[in-house]
Amino acid sequence: MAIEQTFLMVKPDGVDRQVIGDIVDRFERRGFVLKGAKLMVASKELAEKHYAEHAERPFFGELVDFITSGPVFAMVWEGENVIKLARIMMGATKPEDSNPGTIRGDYATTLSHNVIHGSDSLASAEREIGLWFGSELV
Ligand code: FUP
Repeated sequence: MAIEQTFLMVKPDGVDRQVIGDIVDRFERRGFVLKGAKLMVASKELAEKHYAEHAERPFFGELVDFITSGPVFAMVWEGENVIKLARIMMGATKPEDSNPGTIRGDYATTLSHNVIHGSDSLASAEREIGLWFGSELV
């Protein structure tokens, strides 16, 4: 299994609830390495590009409004199989499917305000890292 990088983001609800530290701690304890991080308010343009795959969905406007409603904590994490393992640590998108012990299972009860985003494939990880960090990474 190759070393991969993934894009993870604590969403505005997670920043507001002061769980950045817990989330970073979970990934560090698992053995992943933080390669980049920044607290920022995303522009509407960035949010629309990030969620472009959902552009035709009825919830797109609300999704963009939510993700731009306050600061997010954008991160790049590195490690073996990190894309898939981070998704497992995040928990499922649907609240009734996200198990206790996962980030969403511990902190989220709704589909829309679900604390964390994580890339779901190698292609989306590469695209999202480029979008959010460009050439900023060390
Ligand atoms: P995920 O990859 O788990 O973040 O989930 P999706 O890419 O399917 O959805 C992106 C975001 O849209 C999720 F954080 C939840 C939100 N969403 C809604 O708000 N309403 C819906 O009906 C579906 C998804």
